[in-house]
Amino acid sequence: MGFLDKLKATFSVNKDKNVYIEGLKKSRDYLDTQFLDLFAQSRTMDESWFDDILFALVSSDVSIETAGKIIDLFKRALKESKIEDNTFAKEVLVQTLIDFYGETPIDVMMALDGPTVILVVGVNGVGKTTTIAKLSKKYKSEGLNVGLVAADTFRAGAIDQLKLWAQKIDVKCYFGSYQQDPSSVLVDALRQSKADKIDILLCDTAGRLTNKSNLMNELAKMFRVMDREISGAPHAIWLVLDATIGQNGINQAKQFIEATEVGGIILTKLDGSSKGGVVLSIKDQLDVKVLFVGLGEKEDDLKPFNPQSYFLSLFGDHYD
Ligand SMILES: Nc1nc2c(ncn2[C@@H]2O[C@H](COP(=O)(O)OP(=O)(O)OP(=O)(O)O)[C@@H](O)[C@H]2O)c(=O)[nH]1
Ligand SMILES: [Mg+2]
Repeated sequence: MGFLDKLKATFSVNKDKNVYIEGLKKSRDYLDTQFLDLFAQSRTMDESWFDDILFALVSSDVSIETAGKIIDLFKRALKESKIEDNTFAKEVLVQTLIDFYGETPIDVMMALDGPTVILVVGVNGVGKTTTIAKLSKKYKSEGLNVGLVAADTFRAGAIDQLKLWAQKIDVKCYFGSYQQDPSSVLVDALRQSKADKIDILLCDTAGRLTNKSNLMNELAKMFRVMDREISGAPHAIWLVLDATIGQNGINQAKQFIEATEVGGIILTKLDGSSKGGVVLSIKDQLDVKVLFVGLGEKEDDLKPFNPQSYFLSLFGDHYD
């Protein structure tokens, strides 16, 4: 059994399989049209064939630079595997993409003592609050005592939105009042969560524009006060990116990474995007990995990012 066959066999029993396949449908259909006859026997594996594959990758939001690196690796892998029939070459390409992405790190190292605090940041409307709700469900189902903090005091309605989710999922929610200094909300929440023996505290923040220095300064202030309350907090800063905005998301991410210590990316709305190749650019151009992917609007549609499941779903025949 080849390596990819083993991956397929593992994927076929993966509990997240259907959400991956369903959530990546748009991207898969798009890639199918791009790769239309590239893996058909009528095509010779010459330079123009490699160019066509490169452009198919680029059109699905892999940057040209990243696509160039992938094509070099793909050529090498084809040579090593001595494959000359391009109907098998697709398998080699999928394997190349999986290898190129590499392993996904664990999401967060839990603090030894007291709550592990995670700050979720990103621009307006990317899916921060919804993602926090989904994460809270996941961690709760793992037996952790989860708390949410409504540190978005900027947008009217943001506090109620998080409170509603907390009620629905049945986790604790710490909140202040509209337009209160978010740092003071955080201080109170961190203090209270220690007393409540919370294991993991997920902090929602206001959507911010990276070019607005007051909002970025506000983040810096949050870090200072959090560390004072719980040493080491926030233990992780996760950046939410909307997959439907493609390469712009990379530029946004670069600005956040310059301003804060982003430890992981959550890529949302992949179900609404046909450009699933963007994860490859994220991997190559930012030194931060995707930890979770949003594959739909429902609470169970956030999944740990798994490169094998991801690329098998993107290029997928069905793996039943
Ligand atoms: N289809 C789809 N929709 C999503 C996903 N994640 C979030 N959304 C939707 O995106 C919209 C915005 O989500 P929010 O969670 O409110 O976004 P936010 O970043 O908190 O927005 P602000 O607080 O205004 O900055 C909502 O309609 C969500 O249902 C996803 O993975 N797939
Ligand atoms: Mg929000």
